[in-house]
Amino acid sequence: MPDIQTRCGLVAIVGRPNVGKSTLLNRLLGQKVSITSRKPQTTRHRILGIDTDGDYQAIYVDTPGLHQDEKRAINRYMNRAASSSLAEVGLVLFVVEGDRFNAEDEMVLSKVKQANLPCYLIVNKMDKVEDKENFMVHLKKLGEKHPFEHMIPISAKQGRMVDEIRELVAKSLPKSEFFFPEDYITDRSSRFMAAEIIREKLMRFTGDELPYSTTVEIEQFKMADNGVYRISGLILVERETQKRMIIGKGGKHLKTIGEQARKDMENLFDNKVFLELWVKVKQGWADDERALRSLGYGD
Ligand code: GDP
Ligand code: K
Ligand code: MG
Repeated sequence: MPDIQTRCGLVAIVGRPNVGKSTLLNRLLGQKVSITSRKPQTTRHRILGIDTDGDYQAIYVDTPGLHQDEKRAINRYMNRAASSSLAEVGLVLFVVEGDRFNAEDEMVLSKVKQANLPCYLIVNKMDKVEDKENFMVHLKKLGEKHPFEHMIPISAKQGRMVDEIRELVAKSLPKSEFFFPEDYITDRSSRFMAAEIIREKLMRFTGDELPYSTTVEIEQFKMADNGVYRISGLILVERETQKRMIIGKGGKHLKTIGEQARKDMENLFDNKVFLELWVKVKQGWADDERALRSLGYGD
């Protein structure tokens, strides 16, 4: 057998909701593949981000944060997606926030320990940490909780120390053929990415009531004769009031969402996009396992 010259492996990004896992993934890749917002349930699906450079391919697994409330079917789905990702990986990036470490972080750390894998502690949002001396004491304590291979303070938002993570990860990968073609940045389809981009804008541009009860279906995704992508997105909500909130006065709010989503799509697909959005009320989907499966939350 010829000697394998390339290195390749899976790297899980774990942590409680909102510590900046998806922001970090996008930074590592230099491209937005995972949606982010200040709201905790932004990432709902497991998503792969693929960093291929020279002789290595690092495949990052971005996960929904682990949720403590398992009453709703959507939360159970997200927890399954987050836990199962630890089964196949060779390295874990455990992300925490600045000088905070709470009960939810403890819960995630206990899962990391169970997995018994090499783990880097990534301390994100350093741009918000003011008392550096206190922080060093805090960091030392964290190091005593678990033998992390590395402890790396970063700011994913500002892109600080992210290249250092990339380099350490690259060095740690095992010899292997690439799992994906070199030009892939994610395992997800363009349809999926389009739906996610719309959902991100909904999260960012609407009030706090919305995220838990909204989903997006792509009804049409095709290239027109003039080369433009024609995309139709259907936004599903649970209540008439939510529908009105999304559409806004004279359709103004929906228009903003559409414009922002179209810009991101044009960046990601590197193509002109014509985007149409519709809003429909569909009651109780977030509580109904069958409805979830029909919307692609099945695995
Ligand atoms: P996730 O739930 O762990 O995937 O977190 P997100 O990536 O969606 O980020 C949650 C929020 O934290 C968003 O509003 C991000 O803009 C913000 N955020 C992420 N990284 C940083 C950082 O380094 N500094 C600051 N100040 N905010 C950040
Ligand atoms: K978030
Ligand atoms: Mg996320």
